Amino acid sequence: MKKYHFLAFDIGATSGRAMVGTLEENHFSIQEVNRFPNTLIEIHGKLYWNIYRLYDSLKETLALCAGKGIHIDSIGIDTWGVDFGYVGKDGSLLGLPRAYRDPYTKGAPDEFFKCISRREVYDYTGIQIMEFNSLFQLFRAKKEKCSYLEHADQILFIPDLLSYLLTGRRICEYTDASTSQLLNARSKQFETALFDVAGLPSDIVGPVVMPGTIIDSLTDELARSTGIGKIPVVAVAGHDTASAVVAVPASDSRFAYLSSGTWSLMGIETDQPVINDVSYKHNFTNEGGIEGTIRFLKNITGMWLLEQCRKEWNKEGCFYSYQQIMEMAKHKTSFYSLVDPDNPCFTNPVSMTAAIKTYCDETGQIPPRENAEFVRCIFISLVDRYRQVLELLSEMTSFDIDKLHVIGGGAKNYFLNQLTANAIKRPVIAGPYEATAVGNCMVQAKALGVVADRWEMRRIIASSLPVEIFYPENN
Ligand code: LFR
Repeated sequence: MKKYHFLAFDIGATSGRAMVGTLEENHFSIQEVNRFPNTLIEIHGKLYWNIYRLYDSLKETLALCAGKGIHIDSIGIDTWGVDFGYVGKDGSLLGLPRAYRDPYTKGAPDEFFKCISRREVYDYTGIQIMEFNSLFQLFRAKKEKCSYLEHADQILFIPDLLSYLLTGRRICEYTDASTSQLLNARSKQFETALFDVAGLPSDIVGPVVMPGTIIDSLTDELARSTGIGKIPVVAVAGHDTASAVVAVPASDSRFAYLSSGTWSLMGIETDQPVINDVSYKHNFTNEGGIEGTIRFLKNITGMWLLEQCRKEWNKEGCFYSYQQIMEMAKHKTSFYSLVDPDNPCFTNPVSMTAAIKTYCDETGQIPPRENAEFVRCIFISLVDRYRQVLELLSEMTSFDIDKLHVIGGGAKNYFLNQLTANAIKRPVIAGPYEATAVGNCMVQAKALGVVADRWEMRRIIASSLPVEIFYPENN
């Protein structure tokens, strides 16, 4: 069998990584080739993504791979969801994409629900109501008379926008589009009723393509200037969480997953959307997966809480390694104040430590004082939330969830994994840690006809990449 090299760009809210996955004879390995920052820029009080800088980093990576003589077979891009950029009639990018952490959509859903009920929007889309969803961003952009929107020929979601810059071809990939709250969960097509209510032309989005479609080759200019050649760019599962779920090393479907990073996304894979009174009440979401699957999940505010505290501590001159963080939490067993990580007060506070203290004060609990107590508070609060969400998932599924796969960078947190296994009373299987990039590569492999389906992908992943199993301890 030929040896394949897939270049996966996995871009998150603070940084991007380029990983090369190698597949030969059913053995898969992956290594990082580049890492670059992804920065928010504030202009006149508005927050944007610096897409030009990202484009430069992609180009730099292509040149780097060419320079190292790595023969790349294809490229795929995944990013966070919901955000998008505007493209004008002549194909030019209109300004920078607005960032979902910009509070411009504050209160937008309630305003929108004056025209169509919350329940109806949920019934169409199956998507959890979150203020930053593309639907509400577009609704606000329209209200603000945003000139990009007024002059746009189309919007492109971030992975599609970057692929467009690389190839000159515009597509609208399904998994990322599903996070917009503009798709009908059942038909997997855009729901025109929602465009009408928002006052948007429905042709502002392109026709939906499924993950695994080859978009086009790199432009002649990029192929030449980077030295990498005319490589195909594949529409992978463009939403990072969708790519991560592809990489769950399971052999059957009776699992739940927790994609653990800045967000903790906990859910199951289903054949059909789950849209009912309970899912509505608890604001569960039905995002698109590969091969027609649905990612029925819940967004939990994950490592964001810790990342924000660490930023403050760094400013004070305290730098902790991940290992130290876990040890800090381990030794504060007498501290047990809990916060609800999903409380809006933690969305984007000026000071996360202050927000945690206030929350504890207001709920009659002892606020953390030492840094170790903050870490403990965050970890036990997350575990408590994982337990609650898994219980809800179990109530809503027709099968018994017999294990939890924790994937992504957060899966390296062995302390959290053990606490989670104890709390949910089920084994926790941690890994792969690079799940998103692994899933990205696997969908490229499918597009090139190297693997047949997700179960073959998962078999290859399970036999190639290490996992660690945490069994519940009696306590
Ligand atoms: C994770 C993620 C989540 C999505 C959030 C915002 O990176 O993609 O799945 O809800 O970012 O897009």
